Amino acid sequence: MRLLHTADWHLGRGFHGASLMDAHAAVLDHLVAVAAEVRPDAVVVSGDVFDRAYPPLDAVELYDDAVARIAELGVPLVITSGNHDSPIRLGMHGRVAAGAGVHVRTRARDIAIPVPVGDGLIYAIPYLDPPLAAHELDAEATHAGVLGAALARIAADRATRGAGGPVAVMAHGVVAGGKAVADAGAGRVERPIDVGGVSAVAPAVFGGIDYAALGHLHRPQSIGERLRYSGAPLPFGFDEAGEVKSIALVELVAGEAPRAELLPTPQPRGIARLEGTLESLLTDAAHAGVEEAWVEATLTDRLRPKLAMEQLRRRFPHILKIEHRPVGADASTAKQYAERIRGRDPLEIAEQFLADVRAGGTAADESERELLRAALEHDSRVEAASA
Ligand SMILES: [Mn+2]
Repeated sequence: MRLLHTADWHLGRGFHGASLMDAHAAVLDHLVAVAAEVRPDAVVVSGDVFDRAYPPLDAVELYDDAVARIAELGVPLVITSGNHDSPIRLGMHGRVAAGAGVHVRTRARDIAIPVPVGDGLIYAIPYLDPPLAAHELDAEATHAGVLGAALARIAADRATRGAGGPVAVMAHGVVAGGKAVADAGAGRVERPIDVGGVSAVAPAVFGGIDYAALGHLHRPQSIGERLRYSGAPLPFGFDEAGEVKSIALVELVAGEAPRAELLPTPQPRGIARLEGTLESLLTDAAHAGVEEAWVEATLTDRLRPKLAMEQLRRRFPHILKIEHRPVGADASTAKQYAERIRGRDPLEIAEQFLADVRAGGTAADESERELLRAALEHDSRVEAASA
């Protein structure tokens, strides 16, 4: 079984206010061209097709057109909804489309019904919203709880079948060991996703499966031999500068480690994070290669220069963002703060904050701690849903 694995298109999303519509069109053209050339047994899209439940009309047209072109090639598609998609909207006409080889899986109740592809099977798990899916799957209402229950159902279905070809599972979520994009980003510290009740799923729950085609984390990466995030085909923020975006061509043989080839996707323009005084950014020859890139400039002048954006735009017409971080004693407070809280437990940070600001410096009592815990758990659930 050969699969073209992609995910996290986020059609309709831009890059810091710059439209990505043409870039998304180029990525989908590329996907269709690759599908025509390599003729995989299926193209799998592991969630977050759209950036939001009500996508803009041009994003819907782009999707509709790409799906039709791939189906016309005679290459089956398996598409799941991610946490950004509306399962009902994306799943519309799903039963009809399946007849044309377009399998759109958006409901928890269908997870144990595999899609036969090539010589193997694909079980397609959409993003499972914990409170909703917990009821359907009779599971604990956490990310790990519902995904674990889904995989148990798949294992039960597999037990009713004889040994056969390779088995792939599509899933949209957080698997332990996966790295979020902002991990490496300067300045912004992303809260870990395993706060409170929102736990990452252990890779072991995919045991016995030949390949897990994952979506949700935007950085292309594998976890062990058999689990892979294809990553998003385009960057959506400056934290992704320097990353190579790709789709994965994966060859599966039952019982063997999958062989994956990463095929880079066409990129609209470079991404550059520049730092220095306004004068140096305007004149330093070292920046000549990124004049056409999307630029984030961090100005280190002691005083914020006037009309910096206007001046920088003359050299970098696609500059999107300016930060001011003056050199000097108090200048790096924000950075120091980021350093100080890096890797610390959010609950501990919140408790420390409470003690710092409260008269007398008294620590949180048990009931307050419980409130903080509940709030963090809620917040991380919201955050998990927006990644
Ligand atoms: Mn997602």
